[in-house]
Amino acid sequence: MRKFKILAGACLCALLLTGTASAAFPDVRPGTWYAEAVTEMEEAGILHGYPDGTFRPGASITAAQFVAVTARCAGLSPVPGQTDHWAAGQLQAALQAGWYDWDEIPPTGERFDKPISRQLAVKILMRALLPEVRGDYNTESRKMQDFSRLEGRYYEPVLAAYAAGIVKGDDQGNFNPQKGLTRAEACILFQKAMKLSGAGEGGNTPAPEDPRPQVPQPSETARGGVSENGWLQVKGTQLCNERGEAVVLRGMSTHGMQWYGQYANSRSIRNTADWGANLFRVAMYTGEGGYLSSPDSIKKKVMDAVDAAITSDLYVIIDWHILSDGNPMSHVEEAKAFFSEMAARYGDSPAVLYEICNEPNGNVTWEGDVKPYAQAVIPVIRERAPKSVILVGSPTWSQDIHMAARSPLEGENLMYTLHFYAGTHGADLRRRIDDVLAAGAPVFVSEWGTSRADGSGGVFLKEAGEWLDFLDRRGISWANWSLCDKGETSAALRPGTSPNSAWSRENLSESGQFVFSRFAD
Ligand code: IDC
Repeated sequence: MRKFKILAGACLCALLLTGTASAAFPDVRPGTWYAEAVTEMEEAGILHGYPDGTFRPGASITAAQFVAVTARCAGLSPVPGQTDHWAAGQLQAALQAGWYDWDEIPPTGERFDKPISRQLAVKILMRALLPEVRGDYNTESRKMQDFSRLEGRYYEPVLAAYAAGIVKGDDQGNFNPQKGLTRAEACILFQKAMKLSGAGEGGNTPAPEDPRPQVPQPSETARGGVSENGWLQVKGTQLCNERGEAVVLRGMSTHGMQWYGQYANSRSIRNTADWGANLFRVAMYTGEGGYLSSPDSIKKKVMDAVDAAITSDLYVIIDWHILSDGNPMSHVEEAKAFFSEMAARYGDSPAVLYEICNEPNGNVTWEGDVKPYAQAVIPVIRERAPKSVILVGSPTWSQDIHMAARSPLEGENLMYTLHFYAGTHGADLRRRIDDVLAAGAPVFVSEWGTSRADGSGGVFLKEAGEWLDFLDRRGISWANWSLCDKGETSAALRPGTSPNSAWSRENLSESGQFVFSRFAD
């Protein structure tokens, strides 16, 4: 247990009632994202519950409560206050220490019991506990979608807090500067700031794990095609270019080559590149009348598409699109032969990525099926394509990336694919991505749609926007399903669109207009 410097005997109402039993609060459920932090802070004597024994994690924290707890964290002694409010002494000391200005929380008390804004809370915390920390304006302000709503007097501490990793935006990347914060959220802030400031003493045992994973996020990502970025490499969880700079690939996936191969011709690929994509995915169904039924003709279509993508300066994924054949092991020999041939042909091209199993599904497991499959196919690719990026799926239609992260493959330049459909999948799957990144496994969204998971319904553009913002912030690459004119909402082209001429906005479906607008930054 860490021990924090605390003021002995300070009697602070509500949040800080001393002498309360340190047993878990009945309203702090174990396993919630804040439970560990609350327990740690409570055990350290920083926080206590209300007299009725509750902690009230969802209640807004007031200015007085926030300042009083911060004072405890920082070891700031109270001085005589101007009112008989329970926290007047702490507030007066904090004001004199310069943690905030007179007008922000007037010492006359009228705002003491009002919810404190997030921007002011962060300022107080940073000044009290981490006064030396600075954040680079360009890098940090870009992390806040709503940076324009932040008042100028809070720039410095809020940018510093972002730089230190103390605050992260909400799911949309907003900081919400004027909003209040809950007692649970505040508790996480205190805990993080305490850890960073070293205000704690003792420390013989390691600090408990942060309940919110620290997710690697690049501050900047390169764009552009193959000629600009060269060979790709995976560093940590991030896809990088030849120079080691974070890079993001965004583009389209074809529909099945056996059905809509016409939109994988050179003109359609060039059109996609002209709209700003730097990635193209060639989805070669194995079943459903695809490669396993007509290997020679389908393979030729695939190679023509890959060649055309390379000509258009795009990165290109060769996708072994298992779907009805849910277990990749059922055709592992065919996969080895196919990828051996592809690697022999493209192994010296920096443009080509190999996706070895689109979506394992049905009665398959990572340990029993997908991992052994990957361990059989990857070496075959590596013989001829020693440094190309290889993308690996996981059970449940490439959603079980956490299984892969728990038992990762050995080797360089490997990434795990995550597939989502905006009308079906949401915050839970995004959270899984964060967990997996925090565990050190690289993620590539090689297929996603604006529709439901059946390729239809919607379109769900608001949800899709949330997803793409999330991916952008983490520097995650993506390919959208799909470049075809089929009468399903996920199709990017309006029915009847010619694969042989340029495409205007009118040729794009509602989904296509949205997706194409997100290729470039
Ligand atoms: C869908 C197509 C649809 C086709 C169906 C079966 O959109 O026209 O009839 O496959 O072949 C996936 C798969 C992808 C699916 C897509 C939408 O990788 O092949 O395409 N989807 O259902 N995973 C989740 C969704």
